Amino acid sequence: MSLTVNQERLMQEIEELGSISDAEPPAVTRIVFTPSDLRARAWLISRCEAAGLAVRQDAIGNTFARWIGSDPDAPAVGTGSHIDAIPNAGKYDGVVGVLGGLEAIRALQQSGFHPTRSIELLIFTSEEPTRFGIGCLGSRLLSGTLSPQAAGRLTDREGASTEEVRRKAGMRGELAEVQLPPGYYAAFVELHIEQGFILERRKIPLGVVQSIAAPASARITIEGAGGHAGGVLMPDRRDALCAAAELILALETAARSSGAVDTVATVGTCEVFPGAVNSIPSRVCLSVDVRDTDLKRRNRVIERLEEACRAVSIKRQVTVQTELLNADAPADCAASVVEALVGSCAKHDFNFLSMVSRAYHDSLFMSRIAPAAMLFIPCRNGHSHRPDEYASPEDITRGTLVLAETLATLSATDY
Ligand code: HGY
Ligand code: MN
Ligand code: MN
Repeated sequence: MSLTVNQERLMQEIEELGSISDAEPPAVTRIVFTPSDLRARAWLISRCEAAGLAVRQDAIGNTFARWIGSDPDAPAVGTGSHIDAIPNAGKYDGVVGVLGGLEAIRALQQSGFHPTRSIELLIFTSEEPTRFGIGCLGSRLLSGTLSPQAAGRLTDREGASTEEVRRKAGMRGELAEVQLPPGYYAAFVELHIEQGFILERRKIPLGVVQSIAAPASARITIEGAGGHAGGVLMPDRRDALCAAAELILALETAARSSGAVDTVATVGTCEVFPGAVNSIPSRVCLSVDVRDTDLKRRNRVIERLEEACRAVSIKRQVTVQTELLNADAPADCAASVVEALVGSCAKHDFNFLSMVSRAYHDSLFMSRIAPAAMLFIPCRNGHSHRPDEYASPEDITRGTLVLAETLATLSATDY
């Protein structure tokens, strides 16, 4: 079977999808269920239908584009990623796995290959936590990791619930119908940019992911006392932002002193109320992101943060409320899928690096219901979640070729 990836078409589609956005190019912003997201979904569905794939959407908007195999009832082989993008992001995060997956299917079709197991492209809803505060909303529901009740109650900044927003976006059906039955997929593989600089620095064109780090996120609300920035003397203050500053540094210290470089922690947002230059902050909301490849080490950072919250609350006479939004286990990738990826690299004599994914991905949750693994390609300077995020046409094409070979291997029922 000789496979040819249509690099020109693939790169043109990445550009076109990147233009469906709420940001000035080269930045991309595409928040779940916004008009841009819905336009992007419609555009993508039309591309899948043009490739002869059978398309369906579930109640949360996860989209499935299936190339029906000769054994249509056998568990399918899944591939895919997400197209939602955080504010001021780039055009490759998630998109490489979706359009690369579509191109891998078209290359297989072009080569005259016929799958035994159906091959299904997935576009997961809301991989990014931007709107509803939790990442991988679609794949959590698919895998049964998040209950439909909990998912339906999530709200966005305006207080609109997932339930309201999804229905307004035209999603039909009930969230309780989203979870897939056991054995729905025989395997799942996701192509993604590395979102780090290891591959580029080591000059290795592909990464075969062996494990995916364990993400946790929390919201911390600090309530102090407001007041006039001139009239309230320092000894009388209970400044919520000064308390927040101590907690941010405590989190950083906990991550830096965990004993391993794999521990990372970030306070990504800090909302200050009332937010006036001459008014003492009375309330601050922090969003916290903690990750590690080792679950115990990750949880220890969260414990130390909670200890700091208690100490700062007493010391500064402020109330500190912590709400853990998610604390997921890490995932080991499936040997059978890793082996198929390694075999595909070997077939083309491509060098690859076995590595860890420090970002989380929908594969983390797909691994709860099917043997799953990931394939990374380099991204320039390791940048991601920024407008200058970039992956070269050659790297994207190479990753797509290896993905196509791997899908072909996995779709044989004796695999
Ligand atoms: O944050 C992440 O790891 C992913 O890019 N959403
Ligand atoms: Mn991302
Ligand atoms: Mn991503």
